Amino acid sequence: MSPIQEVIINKKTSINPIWIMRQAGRYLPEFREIRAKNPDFIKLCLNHKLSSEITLQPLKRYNFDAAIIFSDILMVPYGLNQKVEFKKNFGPLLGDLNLDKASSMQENKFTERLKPVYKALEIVSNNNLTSNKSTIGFVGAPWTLMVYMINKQSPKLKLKKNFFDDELLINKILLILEKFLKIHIKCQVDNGAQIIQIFDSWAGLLDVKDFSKYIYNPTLSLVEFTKSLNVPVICFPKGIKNYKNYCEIINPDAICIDYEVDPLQANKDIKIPIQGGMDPKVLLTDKENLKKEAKRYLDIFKDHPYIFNLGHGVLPETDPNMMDYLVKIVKDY
Ligand code: 1CP
Repeated sequence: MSPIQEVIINKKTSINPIWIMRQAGRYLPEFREIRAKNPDFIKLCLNHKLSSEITLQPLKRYNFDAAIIFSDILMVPYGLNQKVEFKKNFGPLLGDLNLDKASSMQENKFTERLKPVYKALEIVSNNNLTSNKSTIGFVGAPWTLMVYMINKQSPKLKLKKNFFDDELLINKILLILEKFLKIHIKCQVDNGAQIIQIFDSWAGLLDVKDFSKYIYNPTLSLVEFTKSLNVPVICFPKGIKNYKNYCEIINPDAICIDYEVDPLQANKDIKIPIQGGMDPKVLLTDKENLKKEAKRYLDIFKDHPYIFNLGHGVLPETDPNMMDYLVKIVKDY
């Protein structure tokens, strides 16, 4: 069993494996080099040679315990025939959603469109760099994907007033997403993903009264499906106020906490294995502060099954040497 599986499945507390959200990304010069030559981000995700190479880049530099496949949560709307582009200094920009097209999408057409993602997973999981490590696949949670599909760009701080107006549309999208996210999870598992992380990056935008419909019910369905494949599932409901409730209702195999969660409180409230938490901005400070902060998390969770990670993705302006130092701190702890 790999160290991350030991923590998640066997609830081991004597080791602290580490991987980092967005570990393959813009803070690495070798990623920026490939990216500069590949201005179309979706095409890059669909190039299995390059996406597998990018996935392995951070493992060549650092002693991380997992590879997370280089792809994007928005590959699912792309698979459903919605246009997706990534604009420089703007972020994702989606085309209008054609509901008829999406709901009539055939399963084999969808998996054909995303085939390079699965091919890349196969390459990564068979590479020597991932032996005794975990290969992580992922999906966006239905709620977060629906936000992008309707809003067609990042919602940033809040949703438009009329977001919930078309209830029929919302209900249909949720059903389509539930179906195709399961297909996407299954294909990732069949091609080498040993763990699935569900990113609900915009969970924090929702009123608690709407949690059951948009977060709990659809997420629970994905979590139970993933468990039925005998694959552990990590959930990351970024920005919610009550992680304790979430864990009790969803019961994932592990929970990833964001940087606004008080780790002392989480350690008391949460009974399942915990991942993450440290603010990515700490990596922009100095070594002394980095050591202090990383140790704070390691100390708090010393008797809790804990996977070191950040409380959101690593920032593009991070110095790669600081990441090196962080890995050393965690490994020497
Ligand atoms: O070079 C670039 O301009 C692209 C930057 C980039 C990268 C490196 C994007 C665009 N996506 C990715 C890869 C990515 N995205 C991974 C790869 C694996 C890894 O972690 O190393 C993963 C897991 C994601 C997941 C993802 N994409 C999320 C969930 C996590 C989170 O950050 O909250 C979200 C919300 C997205 C959408 C997205 N894709 C890219 C950007 C800049 C965004 C966010 C934009 C926004 O604010 O809405």
